[in-house]
Amino acid sequence: MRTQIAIIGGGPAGLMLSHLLHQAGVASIVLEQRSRAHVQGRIRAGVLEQVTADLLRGIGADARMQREGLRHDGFCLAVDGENFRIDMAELTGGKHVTVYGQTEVTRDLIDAFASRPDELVFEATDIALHGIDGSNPSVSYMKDGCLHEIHCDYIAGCDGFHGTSRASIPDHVGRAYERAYEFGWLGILADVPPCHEELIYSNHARGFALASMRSPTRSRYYVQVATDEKLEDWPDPRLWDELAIRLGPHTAAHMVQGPAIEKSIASLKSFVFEPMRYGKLFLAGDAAHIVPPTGAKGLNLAMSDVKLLATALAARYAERSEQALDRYSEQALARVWKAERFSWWFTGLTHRFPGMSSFERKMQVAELAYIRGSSAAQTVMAENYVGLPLPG
Ligand code: FAS
Ligand code: PHB
Repeated sequence: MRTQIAIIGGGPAGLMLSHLLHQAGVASIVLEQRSRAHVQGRIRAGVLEQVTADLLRGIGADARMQREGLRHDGFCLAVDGENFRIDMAELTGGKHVTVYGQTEVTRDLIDAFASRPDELVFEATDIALHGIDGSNPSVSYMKDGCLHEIHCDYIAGCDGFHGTSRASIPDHVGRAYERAYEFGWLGILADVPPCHEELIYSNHARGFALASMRSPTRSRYYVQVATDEKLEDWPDPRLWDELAIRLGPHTAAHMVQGPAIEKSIASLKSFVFEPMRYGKLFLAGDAAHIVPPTGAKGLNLAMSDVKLLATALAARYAERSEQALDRYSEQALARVWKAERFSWWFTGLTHRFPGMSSFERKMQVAELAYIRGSSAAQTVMAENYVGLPLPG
């Protein structure tokens, strides 16, 4: 079998890349190791930057987002239960974010393959990359007990942090930068109305908490927990009690409790692999970088990567030039590092670090007080949260 671009991984990055390439007349095949049901069932991000919303609209997969997505012009910060608002729209000349679950985005992107079903292969296992440093790359995989091989011009590694693409790059090539955090996020999804019309990021002496949502009837909450804590340590009543404490009495008075329909603990990490290209292999999304979810950048960075990569690949075929491809890694990393910095900074501002001194806590509280009183500081925060412009 032959195509122009073999895409490894059917998460948001791989799916969107294939649609953007299709729009530019470039052929691709997406190989996903898990089943459709598994991929569509994952609960992950929930905040879309304008860049991501525009991409969905650009490929005609935005109908449900337009109907069900929630436009947010601001969000709240809280210190020990005291809220203040960051008016993003006011501070950025009208920019906003859209609250629409990654689960829904993924479903819309998969549904958009209805007209070309053969170009998205689920349950493709034992994927191996061949000839990525040569001129005839290919990808082999098992499907329904048979070995298949796809010959291609380029390979896009969109298979997430634990995927096979980055692992296919020789150890002596490239460099990884990492900051692991000594805590995780315990998330709960419940069919109850949100406690507030916008997100609340709370810095509390007992640890971070986030009040988010998926719709006017479905809420998503997170509390910071130590990495060694287990789900069984957090029965629903304890979690709701802790949320009420960390979000403060005013917010807790508006919090409706209900049974968890999903509950999970995610570890926090900052990670970047450079360069995002090795020969005929291009990395995008979580395959190349991870951010702590505090800044809501993970999904959005994956989208901006594939926007850049699709543009460069389309130019390769239209102009028979690899110039844009040669700049892809540098351009993508320029935006990635800024989002890494914002996510790391926002995590540092709002979380309780083991061994943290009372002085360090006072520094957090003082910085939040400064942000509360400074439109300059709020503007910096708002422009990073709504999403920095794409290079080029
Ligand atoms: P993905 O990981 O989404 O997709 C990669 C795909 O490749 C998967 O479908 C996987 O099955 C497949 N794959 C893996 N190995 C393969 C192989 N060898 N062969 C074929 N396919 C393979 N971001 C936020 O902003 N807010 C959040 O609350 C949030 N929560 C998160 C919770 C978790 C548990 C995780 C892991 C991430 C979370 N993120 C969050 C970040 C998340 O949104 C990611 O940034 C986003 O999913 C990145 O998309 P992809 O790069 O497409 O990677
Ligand atoms: C979410 O709704 O899942 C969410 C929102 C904002 C974040 C992280 C997660 O920063």
